[in-house]
Amino acid sequence: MNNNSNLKQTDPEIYKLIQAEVARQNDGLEMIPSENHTSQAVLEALGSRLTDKYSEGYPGQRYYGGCEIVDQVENIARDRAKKLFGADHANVQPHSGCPANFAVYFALIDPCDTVMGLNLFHGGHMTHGLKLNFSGTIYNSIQYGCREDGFIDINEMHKLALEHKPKLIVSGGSAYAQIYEWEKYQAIADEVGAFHLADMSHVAGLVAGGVHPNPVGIADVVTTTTHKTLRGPRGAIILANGNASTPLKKVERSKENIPTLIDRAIIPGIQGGPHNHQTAAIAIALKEAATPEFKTYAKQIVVNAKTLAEVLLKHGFELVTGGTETHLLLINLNNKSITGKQAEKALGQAGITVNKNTVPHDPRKPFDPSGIRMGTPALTSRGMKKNEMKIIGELIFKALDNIDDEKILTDIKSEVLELAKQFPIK
Ligand code: DSN
Repeated sequence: MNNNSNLKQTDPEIYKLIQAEVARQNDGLEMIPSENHTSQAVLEALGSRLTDKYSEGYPGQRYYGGCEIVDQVENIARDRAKKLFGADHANVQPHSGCPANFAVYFALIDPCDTVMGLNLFHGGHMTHGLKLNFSGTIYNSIQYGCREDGFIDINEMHKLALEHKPKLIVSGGSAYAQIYEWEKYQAIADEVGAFHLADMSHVAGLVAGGVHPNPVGIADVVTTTTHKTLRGPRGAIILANGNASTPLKKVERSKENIPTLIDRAIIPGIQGGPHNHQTAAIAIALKEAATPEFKTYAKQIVVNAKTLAEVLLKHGFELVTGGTETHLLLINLNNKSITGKQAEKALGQAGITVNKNTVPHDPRKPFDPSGIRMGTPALTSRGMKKNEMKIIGELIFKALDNIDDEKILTDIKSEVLELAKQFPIK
């Protein structure tokens, strides 16, 4: 649809940078597990005139005129989200994951109330109670962690919940390679009278594809970003059961009222105008995620991650939890005598993008932790399968075995380029 000719003329500086980023992505291997490559249809919606429109409110109840078209767009996105994940209610307006989670806190609890989430440094997320984040400053945050074997310590979490009586328990995380057992969190939340927020951002595409349990229908409320395994644009969705009252009334905090509380928390609570171009792109991604091809894609993500895990285990890498059941691998590099920062840099020089990451009980600091995190969603979107994972696993091993050898890293980069060129981003 768009060859960016206007952009090239108006702002060659930005044009060149966009072209350079497209080349960087095409010529290398994007293995940050929270990243993906969207379809051209999604990109076209993101670059559309819908971005011009103000539409504070919800379909049929807007504070602006001229919303008859964007109302339809938002209704389609809401309906597709509900159908895909089996929810009664969907709010597709959160600008991204952090505001989505903030909206849930804002809706369901008060400042100073106690919240419990997985420690960021054990694989959680900053909005799950990190002391420096809103979730750990406005609220009293108690953090649970992982056992020595890397699995989430549900028993510790249960004990902490009984002791601290949180008002909100958050499940989910950003660097956990195993299945989230949503019903266990819900049972503990019910026992202590807390709300349960399941943040399925990392695994939403796997849930849509039927290869990870769905928290919808189990957890009181579910959030997800739309740009990770779900392969949509940057954005987020909040899902719940029940229906919102229309017009949105002030209601008491109860499970039945969660849809109304969520909608009020987004607007007028924490956000202004919806990003209509983003909503349209989310709708498209949800349509794509409902296809049989997407199911095949989601399965392949996991097969690819497991294949990569096998190769790395064979070369003596220590995988936190011993392997993966999802799209990501968390690798503890302590036994290799290199740090996460060194590994991220060496792999970067070799054209393989990953991110340094803490591992549970990390003796090192977050800016130079013991681990790296990598995943397969973006590679799988390019059509790569088991054979490519075997090649990539060997390249990763070689690069990490030679982190100070510029020549070897440059040679690996050439091999990466050759492989990448066979799988262009479509
Ligand atoms: N920053 C995301 C990730 O990389 O997992 C989480 O929001």
